[in-house]
Amino acid sequence: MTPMIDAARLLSRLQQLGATGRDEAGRLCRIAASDADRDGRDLLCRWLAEAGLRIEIDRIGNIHGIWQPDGATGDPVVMGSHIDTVIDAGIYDGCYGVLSGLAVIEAMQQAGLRPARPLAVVAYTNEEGVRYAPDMMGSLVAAGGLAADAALAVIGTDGTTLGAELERIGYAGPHEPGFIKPHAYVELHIEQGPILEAEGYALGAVENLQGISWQQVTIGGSANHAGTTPMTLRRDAGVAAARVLTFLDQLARQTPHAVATVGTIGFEPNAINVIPSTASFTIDLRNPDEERLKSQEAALGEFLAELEEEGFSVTTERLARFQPVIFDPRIVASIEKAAADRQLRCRRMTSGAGHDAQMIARIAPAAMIFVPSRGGISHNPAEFTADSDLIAGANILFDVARSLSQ
Ligand code: HGY
Ligand code: MN
Ligand code: MN
Repeated sequence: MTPMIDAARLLSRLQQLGATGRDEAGRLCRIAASDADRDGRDLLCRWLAEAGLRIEIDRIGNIHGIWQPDGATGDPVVMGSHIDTVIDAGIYDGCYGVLSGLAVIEAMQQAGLRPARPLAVVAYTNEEGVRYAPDMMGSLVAAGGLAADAALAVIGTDGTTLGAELERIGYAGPHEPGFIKPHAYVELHIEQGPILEAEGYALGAVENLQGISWQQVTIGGSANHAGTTPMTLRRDAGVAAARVLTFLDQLARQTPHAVATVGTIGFEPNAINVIPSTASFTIDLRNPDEERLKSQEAALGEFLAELEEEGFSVTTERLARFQPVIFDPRIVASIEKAAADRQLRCRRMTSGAGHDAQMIARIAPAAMIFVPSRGGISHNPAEFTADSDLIAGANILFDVARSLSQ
C-alpha cells in the first residue's frame, strides 16, 4: 500500500491557518512580519513541534522544521514555501506548500520510513514583498542573493524596518541564513493561473519560471486649479501616469509571453479639484525570456524619457529584478514519474508567479509541483483548489521527497 498523507489533517490545517491573521473586515492579510504574520507563524511552529521536528529560525525569520531520523546523514531534502500573504488573500498561496511539506514528514514518520537523509520543511519570510521589497526575500537571503543585514535594514511602505518588525514579533532568529544547504528542494504550490484547469490536468511539473522586474516610478508635474487651468497649460502628472499605464499594457499585449501590471498608484496632493503635481506608482514586468524582458524595460525607459522631454520630472527606483530560472530536469522528471505511477495527468509548464524555489535553485537542485487553481484565480479571496487536487499534489510531494531522500 503506497503511503499517503493524512488528508483530513492537511485540509483542516489549511482552514485553520487560513482563518489566522484576518483584519477587522475579515480579509486575510498576513503581511510579512506583522502581528497577523506572527499569529500564523506561532500556529505553524506549534504544529512543527507536535510533529517532533527541530525548529530553527534564522536572522531573516525563515522557519525550519527539521526531521533527523536515526541514521540519516548529509544535507536535508527541503520542502518549502511561505505563509505570509498579500492583502485580501486566498488561503492556499504558499501555505499549501508549507503544510504539505509537514504532512509529508508526518506521513513518513507514520509509515515508519527511515530515509537516508534528513528532511526539512521551511516557511520563508516575506515571499510576497507587499510591505518590504523585493519579494521572495527570505529565500533570496538564504540563497546568498541579498545580505541579511541589507534585508533587515529594508524600510517598508509604512516606514517600518524589517529587522525591527521581526524582533518585535519574536522571529529574529539566531542562525545565519543559508545555515542549511538543501540536498534538493521541492515546492508544492497552487498554479495561480488557468492552464491546468483549462486543459484538464491534475498536476504541473514546473520546469522554468519567468523573469521579474519591479520598479517604483514617480512623475512630477505641476499642481494647479482644476477649474481655471486651460488643458493646453497643464502639466498633469496623473495623465502622464495614465499614459505610462496604457503604454505598458499595449506593449505587453504585443510582446510574446509578456505581462505588465501597475498594482499601486498614488497622486499628490490627491484632491478632487487640484491637478496632480505628482503621481507615484509601481511597475511589475515579467517574461520567461530574459532578452524580451530587457526589451520591455528598455521600451519603458524610452517612454519615460519622452515624458521628461515634455517637461515632467521622472524618477525610478529598482525594487526587484530576477532573471528567468530553469529548474532541475531530474526532479522535474521525478515529478512526472510520480504522477504517472499514481495515474494522474501531468504536464510540464512555466511558472508565471515568483516563488521561493527560484531563489533556492541558486544553491540546490530545485523544482516545483503545481495543482490547479479554479478559474486561475489567486491573490484574491476567491482563490480555490479542490480537496482532491490538494491531496493528489501532497501525495506527489511525498513520492518525490521520498525518492530524493533515499
Ligand atoms: O509576485 C509574485 O509572483 C509572488 O506572488 N510573490
Ligand atoms: Mn506563493
Ligand atoms: Mn503570492
